[in-house]
Amino acid sequence: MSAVSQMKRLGNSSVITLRTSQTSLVNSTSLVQDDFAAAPVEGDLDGDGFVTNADIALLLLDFGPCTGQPCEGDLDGTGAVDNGDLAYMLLLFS
Ligand SMILES: [Ca+2]
Repeated sequence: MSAVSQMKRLGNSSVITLRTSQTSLVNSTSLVQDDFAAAPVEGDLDGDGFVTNADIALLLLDFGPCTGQPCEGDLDGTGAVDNGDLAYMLLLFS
């Protein structure tokens, strides 16, 4: 008798397959990695996967109008990093 667990694609991130066999003394676990890049976390400006104090600090450093360069702190797309973006980030805080 065997059991097979599979977690298929979550968003565009990963496929994990776990197989366990009771007919064998050897259990096998396989991790299938096609494109293991995690889906971006909204509000995560430093890319660590969480919205934390560091992200708020980065947002505050970009406070003001967006000027040509990528304006990652403009979470609400208004063309400026402002109180609306700060409030939105606080809602996303983990
Ligand atoms: Ca972060």
